[in-house]
Amino acid sequence: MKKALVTGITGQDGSYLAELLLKEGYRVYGIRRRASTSNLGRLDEVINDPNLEIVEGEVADSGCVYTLVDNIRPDEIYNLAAQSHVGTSFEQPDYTFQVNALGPLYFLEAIKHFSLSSRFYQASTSEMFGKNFTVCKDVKHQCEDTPFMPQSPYAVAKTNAHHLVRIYREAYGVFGCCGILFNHESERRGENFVTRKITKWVGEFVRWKDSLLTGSGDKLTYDDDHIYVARKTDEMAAQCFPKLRLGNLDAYRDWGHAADYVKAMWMMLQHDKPDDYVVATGKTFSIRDFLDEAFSYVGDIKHWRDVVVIDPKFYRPAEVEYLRGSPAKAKQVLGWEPEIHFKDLVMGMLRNDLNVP
Ligand code: NDP
Ligand code: GDR
Repeated sequence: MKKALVTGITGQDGSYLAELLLKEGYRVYGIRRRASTSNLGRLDEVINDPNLEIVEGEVADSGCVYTLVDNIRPDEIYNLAAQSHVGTSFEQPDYTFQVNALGPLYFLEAIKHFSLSSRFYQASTSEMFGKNFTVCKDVKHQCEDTPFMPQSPYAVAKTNAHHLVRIYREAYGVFGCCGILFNHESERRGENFVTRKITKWVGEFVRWKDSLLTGSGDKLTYDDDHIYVARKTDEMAAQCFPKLRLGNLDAYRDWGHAADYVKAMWMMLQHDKPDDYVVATGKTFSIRDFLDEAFSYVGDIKHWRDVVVIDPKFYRPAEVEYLRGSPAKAKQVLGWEPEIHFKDLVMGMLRNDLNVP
């Protein structure tokens, strides 16, 4: 039975990857950091699987990483643990570097010293491209050859790790692969990323509205920050719902589904040669497009502009304006292709947040 060590198992990708690996017959060692309350919610589907072992660990602690690798000697290591919020990395750059840059370095050192046969996957990111894109047949996109121009402490830390994997591959023969994954979402996406923030708001708003509107002449009214049901009785009029507060709506992202993207991670480590791959859908949409799609399922609101407040608090000091990945190499070499596209992605997230089975 193959052994896989997965850091970040409690996160969005970790949970999908754990499901995939268990289905493929692995024994999975899932590393979770110490927490005072349980953070295993995303692992509901697999938590009782006898081949899943949850082990406490901290990737920014070198001794802890060395011990894990030395004791488990995994066939495959998937390093998904990260301070993964780009906005937060401007507030906590030092911590972001410790987890996102030093964490991968400790794994590479551990592999080099104790377990050279372990294959290593590093969660690189489209954020490394930052401002840069390449023009190919009149299409602006990013591929494996597009130079990196990171725009945040998060992206710089990830770029460090990306280069370290290449160096350990060339210098010490480590079987290390970096997946340059573009944004991928799901109903398990953290609630402070823009897609989930929107679908979660829609779900809560619809439940609030449905509990108040009777359909007999009720309509919604708005002030700067809140939504009201306009009714004659003061009691009902006093009930309000906060508007959705967002930052930059003009950024473009290439959004795929996490369940598709973890397959690409696994395929990279099954290939006979270690390499780096862009994983993306090849399509791009703005935050406005996402709002258009999400609000097309909401009755009673004429346009999302009526309920969205632009709040400078959610702007970043430096922004990545345009991401559109070319997954050509992943398709050609690994045979990977995304199966879930934009409309179905938004619909799936909405159904989850609306509690529609
Ligand atoms: P999440 O934020 O959902 O998950 C991050 C995971 O890392 C959580 O399990 C978290 O634990 C864990 N973690 C954070 N800090 C530490 C630490 N110091 N020690 C141990 N574990 C830690 O991220 P995603 O699942 O979305 O992303 C997975 C990886 O892929 C990340 O590295 C991210 O940067 C990268 N990535 C993600 C993309 C996306 O669009 N989702 C795109 C490209 C790259 P806890 O539950 O305790 O917080
Ligand atoms: P991103 O994802 O920064 O691309 O990083 P996020 O969803 O946080 O932002 C996407 C874009 O939306 C804009 N935006 C807002 N973002 C958030 N979080 N909250 C808001 O209210 C808001 N309003 C507008 C942002 O400015 C940005 O342009 C994700 C993470 O998963 C990283 O870990 C990963 O590496 C990259 O995707 C690829």
